[in-house]
Amino acid sequence: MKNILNAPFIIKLAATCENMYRLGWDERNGGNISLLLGEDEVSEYLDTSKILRVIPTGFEAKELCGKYFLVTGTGKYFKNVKGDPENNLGVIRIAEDGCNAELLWGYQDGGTFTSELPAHLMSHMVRLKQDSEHRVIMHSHPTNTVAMTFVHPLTEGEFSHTLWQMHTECIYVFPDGVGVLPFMVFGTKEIGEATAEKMKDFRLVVWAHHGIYGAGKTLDEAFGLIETVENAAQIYMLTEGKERINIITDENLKALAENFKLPYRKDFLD
Ligand code: 2HA
Ligand code: ZN
Repeated sequence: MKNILNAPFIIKLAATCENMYRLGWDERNGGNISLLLGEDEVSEYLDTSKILRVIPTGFEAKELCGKYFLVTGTGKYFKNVKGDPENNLGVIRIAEDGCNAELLWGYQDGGTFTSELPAHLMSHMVRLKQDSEHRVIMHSHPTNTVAMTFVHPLTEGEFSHTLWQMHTECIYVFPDGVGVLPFMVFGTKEIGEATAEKMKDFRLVVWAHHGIYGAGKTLDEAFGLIETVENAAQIYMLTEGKERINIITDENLKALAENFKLPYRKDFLD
């Protein structure tokens, strides 16, 4: 059996957490990530018949029975993941009943997975229906994205349109736009359900006054989506309150969309 600390999925997820912390997006225990793993991938490093603990997930996820996830721990700091993966991360398998998680590795200090696991599992279920190659749900608190939710209308058409207008690459990277949720209590089943509902149409969901969720096939894809939104939000915040004498027009956006044959949300432009 190979050493799991050398597994590419651990190394890459730890590097991603470190990046997000260094960018200032994940203060204290802010943020959480779950990565869907294949059984063959896990079996190279772990005896999958050896269950360390059984932990209730607080949510029934029958569709995910037998699926393996690498998940960041509750109360853990992204800045510490790389130096101490075994305490800050866990590999879980959703049990036959769909309501429990079988811990196969990690959370060594007696900890458990992120309190946002229901939002993650519900979002995984939705995204897997849209895209069989989907693997990652990522949550973060990027500063400018959160700042923008205090000064910009929260309708997703307006929010997506403004982000597209802040940089010509935005409509290319997220032609589907971003979903937006108003203030809700984090860590609850309700916000999980609302996020997953938005994930039917969007790979990005902004939580007003809190942060963002991103979904993707890989850690880089989910990270890149969030990074592009945050970059646009920063440009918005840097230019907000100033007269924008040069702008990206709807005609410009349409020209971009046509040139790259983007499946963009036409109703967000007109
Ligand atoms: O994991 O970010 O939304 C801590 C949070 C909760
Ligand atoms: Zn959060």
